[in-house]
Amino acid sequence: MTDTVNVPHLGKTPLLDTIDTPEDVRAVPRDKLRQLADELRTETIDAVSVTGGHLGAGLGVVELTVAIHNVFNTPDDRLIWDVGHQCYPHKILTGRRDRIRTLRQEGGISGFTKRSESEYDPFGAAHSSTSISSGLGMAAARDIKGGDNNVIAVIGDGAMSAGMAYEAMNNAGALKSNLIVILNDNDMSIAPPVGAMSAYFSRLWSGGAYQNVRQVAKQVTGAVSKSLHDVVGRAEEYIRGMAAPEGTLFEEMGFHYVGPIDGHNLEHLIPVLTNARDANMGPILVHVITQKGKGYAPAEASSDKYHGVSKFNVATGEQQKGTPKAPSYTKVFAQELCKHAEKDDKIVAITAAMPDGTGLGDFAKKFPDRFFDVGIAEQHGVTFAAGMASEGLKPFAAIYSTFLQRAYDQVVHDVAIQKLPVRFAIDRAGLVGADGPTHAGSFDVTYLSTLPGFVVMAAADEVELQHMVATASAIDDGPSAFRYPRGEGRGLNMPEIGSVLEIGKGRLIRSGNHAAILNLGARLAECEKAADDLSTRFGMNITIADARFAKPLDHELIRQLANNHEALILVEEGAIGGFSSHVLEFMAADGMLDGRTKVSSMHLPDVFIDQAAPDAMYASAGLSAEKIAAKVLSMTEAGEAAIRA
Ligand SMILES: Cc1ncc(C[n+]2csc(CCOP(=O)(O)OP(=O)(O)O)c2C)c(N)n1
Repeated sequence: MTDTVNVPHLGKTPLLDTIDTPEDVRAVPRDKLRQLADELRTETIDAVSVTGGHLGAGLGVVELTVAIHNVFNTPDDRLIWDVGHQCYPHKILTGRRDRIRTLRQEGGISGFTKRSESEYDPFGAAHSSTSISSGLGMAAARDIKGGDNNVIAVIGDGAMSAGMAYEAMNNAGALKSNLIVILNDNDMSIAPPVGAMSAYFSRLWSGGAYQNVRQVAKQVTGAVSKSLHDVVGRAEEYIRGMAAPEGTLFEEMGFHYVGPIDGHNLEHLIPVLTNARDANMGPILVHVITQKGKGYAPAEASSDKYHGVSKFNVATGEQQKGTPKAPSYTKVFAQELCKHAEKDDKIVAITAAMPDGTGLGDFAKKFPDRFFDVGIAEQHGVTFAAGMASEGLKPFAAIYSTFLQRAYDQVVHDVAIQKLPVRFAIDRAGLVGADGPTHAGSFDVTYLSTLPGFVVMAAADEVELQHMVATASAIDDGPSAFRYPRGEGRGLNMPEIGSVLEIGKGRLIRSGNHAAILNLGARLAECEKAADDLSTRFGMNITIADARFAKPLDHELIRQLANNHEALILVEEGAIGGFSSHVLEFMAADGMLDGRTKVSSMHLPDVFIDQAAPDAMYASAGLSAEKIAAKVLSMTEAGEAAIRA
């Protein structure tokens, strides 16, 4: 076997063409595994070039994927990929090659691991740092059931910045169940990794000096050869002797540490994984060094190693990116925050490993001392922000709606109960498209509006977002949050800087007499489209109001809309239990649900919605202009007459 990565010409995958399942990978002769890895890399690149998606992480684990399926008896041996964004090569080898070009598309396979998709995905993921916990749970279940299968968790160095990984290792060290954790160390997260642990991993392999395979094999079993083994006597002693001199952190936590080894070299990977498989000595951590984007020059050369890409030209690496018609919400938020930060040196910004995703890269450049990337550590990030707020700073914690879920107790216990003015900038609110249900920002209005004292805002467009940044900056007696969707704004003229809004006051967008729509958030454009359509087709006039605030509610506005219209329709791009539920509670308490006004709410349905283009997801959620118009028609006499005519 040679360990030189060689990407063959597209379409030439003769060996891969013979592989349907990992059973076939185990039948490939050792000296052909390199070829299989090369072909798998080619197929991964080609597939992602037509679908877009996560590329760099998958390319970095091609050899690891081949080696794991070669050595372990998957699916009986449980293989868990942390985050799951690197699992495309795994999907190709596990019976899903025929659907690999449907990745992340409507009706296609997921861009992450998913239990319902394959028996080779024993645990679903997409949020990071869950693999060691779930793997340990499986190992404990195996022990109770008297099984003897292996459990392997593959976790990146970025994902190792989350507390959950350490909580799991702490527990694993005590349980002493057989568990193999493979630390896939590519010295990258989405952005360059941050924190002391990242520096520690680098020190462990200090500049690329890999252990040779003989040393590493001995680290696991001490059984590299009988004669060597005999010299030392007992394997346990041998391991201690061969481990990193001062003992690694992992060893202190009860793991046997093995490595570091070259994760692109199958000659190293296969014997080491074989030894780990056969060791039967409690938790083992295999430290593997890989390169994100390995084997594809444009990925290797790019600063983000092609973490996430749109469709691209394989020959040039050029990605197909449409020309934006309006600035993205992310950019509007980030620029607005910079403007306020220039005037107010108390403003600080926090991200949990998403400096570019949240747009805070520019803030980091302009105000390096006031910018904090805490790593993939949302829980810590929130309490860290609370600590800063308690000292009089103005922290903006910019976290995607879906990832803030992880820090809910910190939001409640550290922020809300103490009335600390942490400002939550909640990006990717609502349905997000190709990343699917794990990444949908469905729940934030629900889980925040239930907290006493929180101000919860939702931007209906980019100008509103500007105002909400200004408003949050001005709120200094308690927590606040403003949410905004993924993607581009509406292309509105934007003021130089946003203005502070009156807390708990909505705005009237247009007045009519047939029905009223009270909207929260970025479905406003669809509400307007629906009203335009009803006006053109049936001459109906619809009142539209934008609530701006899910908390506190604008009671006066709600009364006015309910009392002056035959029907009131509430629209929001969030889960049940959010804005509409609060409005309905208020209306009930205020005696407005007495039958005089018909009221209906349109929110996300009570299901997890599968990946598709965002518009298609909203249509399936019943939140398109068409569905809003249909609702108005069904609730009004004018509408019913129009339908009958
Ligand atoms: C809880 C959570 N926060 C943020 C993310 C976004 N995210 C996806 S992959 C990733 C980086 C993971 O880095 P690493 O584990 O080193 O894997 P690599 O991509 O380098 O292979 C991040 C931050 C996430 N998936 N989950």
